[in-house]
Amino acid sequence: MSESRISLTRYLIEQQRVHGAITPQLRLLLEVVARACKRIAIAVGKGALGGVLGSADTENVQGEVQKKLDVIANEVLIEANEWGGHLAAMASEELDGIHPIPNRYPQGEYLLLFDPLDGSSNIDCNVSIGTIFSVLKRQHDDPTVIEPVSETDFLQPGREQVAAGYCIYGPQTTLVLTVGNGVAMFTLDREQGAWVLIQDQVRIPEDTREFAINMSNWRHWAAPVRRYIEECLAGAEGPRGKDFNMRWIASMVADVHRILTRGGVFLYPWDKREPNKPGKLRLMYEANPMGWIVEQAGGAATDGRCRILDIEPKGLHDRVAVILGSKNEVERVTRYHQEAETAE
Ligand code: P6P
Repeated sequence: MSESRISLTRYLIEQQRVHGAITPQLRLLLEVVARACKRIAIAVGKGALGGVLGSADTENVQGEVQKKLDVIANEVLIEANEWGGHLAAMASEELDGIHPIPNRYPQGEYLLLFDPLDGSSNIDCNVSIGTIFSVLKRQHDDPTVIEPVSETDFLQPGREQVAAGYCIYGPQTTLVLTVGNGVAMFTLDREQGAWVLIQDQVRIPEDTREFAINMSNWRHWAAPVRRYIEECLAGAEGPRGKDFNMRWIASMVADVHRILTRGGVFLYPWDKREPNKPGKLRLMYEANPMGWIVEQAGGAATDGRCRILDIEPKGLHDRVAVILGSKNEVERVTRYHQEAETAE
């Protein structure tokens, strides 16, 4: 690998040595997760040739029918991370409770959460999908007393994350990562099997002309979201004074990657189809990691009222409304929610 190409390993060592942003254990954990993503990318890339398309004819804890690749990706991440000695436990969108580290392996202090394959409704039509992951550290009230790890250890707000990232399986396989010192992007050099730094200190423009939302849910949204989208649709003749474009890939990883690449605002708001649920997306392993990545790139992430990373979780699979991306647009949507509440 030429000197000008920086590997993931070198980037992580510099984050550890130069910036003191991570510990050696966290560096090794992130290398293991990145290696697991390479294995998932190979399985995804085989598609029909690998017999991995279609349904697994099983349901996950969310009651969703699992795709074969959902199950494969989940198993790859669990198997890769069990023996390393960095983790106390894992949690996955595909699992009911936590997955403790088997007694035959050493225990660590980190907690890994993941959505092993987000956007899996797109698998069979060959649209980009991805793995999303978040890393927390166990918090001990009394460091001399180490309690057995439990779900409670995971229930920390997103601002406590020590690392977050995703891997998008698209025309390129690209790993996007933050350890709190900005956002870096690495593309997989398939010939060498190496992650190569393609961009560091990624920045999201504070303004945008592009919004991402599932418009078919229009009739279910609350007034502030409809107000915001109506103004975007009114274009240059409307109050925004500029035309907007719309994108909706229905794969959060792909929509967020586009926003990191050129700006934009992503909305999956509360809607009245399930009034008692704050939203569709999951807080712990979708909104929190994506929210931190977006903030580290100069964007913003709220649930329409408060910062995603300040939300105190009640359970591993909490759901949340998500508005994230270009800072000035997210703040506008939040302001419209506040104005609606003041008017009530
Ligand atoms: P809808 C994928 O299932 C997902 O969790 C996100 O990746 C995506 O943004 C959203 O749901 C798509 O939801 O209702 O438009 O299919």
